[in-house]
Amino acid sequence: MKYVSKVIKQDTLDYTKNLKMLKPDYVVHGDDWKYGIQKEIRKKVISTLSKWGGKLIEPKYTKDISSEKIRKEIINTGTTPDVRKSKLKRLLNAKPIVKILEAHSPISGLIIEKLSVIKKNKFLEFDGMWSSSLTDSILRGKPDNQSVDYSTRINWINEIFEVTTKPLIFDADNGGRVEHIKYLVNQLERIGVSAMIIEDKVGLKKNSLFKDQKGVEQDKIKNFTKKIQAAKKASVSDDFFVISRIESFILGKNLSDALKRAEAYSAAGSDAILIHSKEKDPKQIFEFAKKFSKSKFYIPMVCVPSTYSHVHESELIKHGFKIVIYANHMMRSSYPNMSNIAKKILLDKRTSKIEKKITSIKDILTLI
Ligand code: SPV
Ligand code: MG
Repeated sequence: MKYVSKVIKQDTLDYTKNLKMLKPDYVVHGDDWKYGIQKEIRKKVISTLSKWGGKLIEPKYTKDISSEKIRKEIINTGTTPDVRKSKLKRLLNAKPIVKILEAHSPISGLIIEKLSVIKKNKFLEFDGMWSSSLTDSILRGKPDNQSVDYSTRINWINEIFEVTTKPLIFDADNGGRVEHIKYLVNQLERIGVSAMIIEDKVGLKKNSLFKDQKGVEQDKIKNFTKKIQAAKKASVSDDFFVISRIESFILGKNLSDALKRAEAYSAAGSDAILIHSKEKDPKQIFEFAKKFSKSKFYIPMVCVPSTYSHVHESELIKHGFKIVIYANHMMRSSYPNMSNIAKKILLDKRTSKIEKKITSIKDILTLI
């Protein structure tokens, strides 16, 4: 831009810090912020400028132009597989932590796509979606034991991609046979998935959060690194991440086993490590993070705080985690609501009492 001589980063909605640094004579801003959420920010700008006699110039706001509208236009225009795929890498470079929420359907994907909140002058949104083997199975009334195959899940992702633009991370269980990984990576990359997570378990597939892990075994490091190498070799772009998931803590093994594996998986070419735990306390994964952050094999760390759910994102950032996956919450929130409403209709023999508890017909008609 010809007339711009310097660009200064502003990472909050509050202008005070930059204003104090620059002490400008004039601040120019569209007059739309006189109303609504930015009203308080405007007041602060005026009082800050008054300290050195600066002036606020407010050109009349052009009607019907808004960043929200531009965001909507982008969603409507859609994206390409390559653009979507590369987003995760760009987010990792730009954000203190990348926030991923589980999407098991196009409508849950749309919520993740559109939801944004402003809190304490910060713009909050989810960065992307998690395709969970657990909730993809539950959605179909099946257990999380790979009875829902990859093709079914990938077809469903295509439908989610039809109405969203944010990146998606795919839960690939243990990736299947090493000979087949190439084809899985090819399919995922082709549609624009940004990352695949493979776990180092073999044998009977059981969800990691089950207390009883009988019959489940951890893969040998040598075997699992072959899978990582096969996946990396198959991927056509540097934007596609192969993330290795370590199940040592899930299977009762210790920190040194987890670290040994993390270093080996990193050396084999993994782009990130998911360290999983089903403890109520994040101590275990924090100990891992402390050690692995100092390793020469360090690569970004991912966590899934399903059981240690009280942990705050700020603590995860402090311990060096770069991606947080909220792995099942959209499914877990819809199920009790559907069950309760169904029960109430059955008992009441009409729906008038629950009408206010559900989306109105008017809203559902105009939702999309
Ligand atoms: C999933 O969401 O399917 C996962 C995470 O793999 S967990 O349920 O914790 O195993
Ligand atoms: Mg899973």
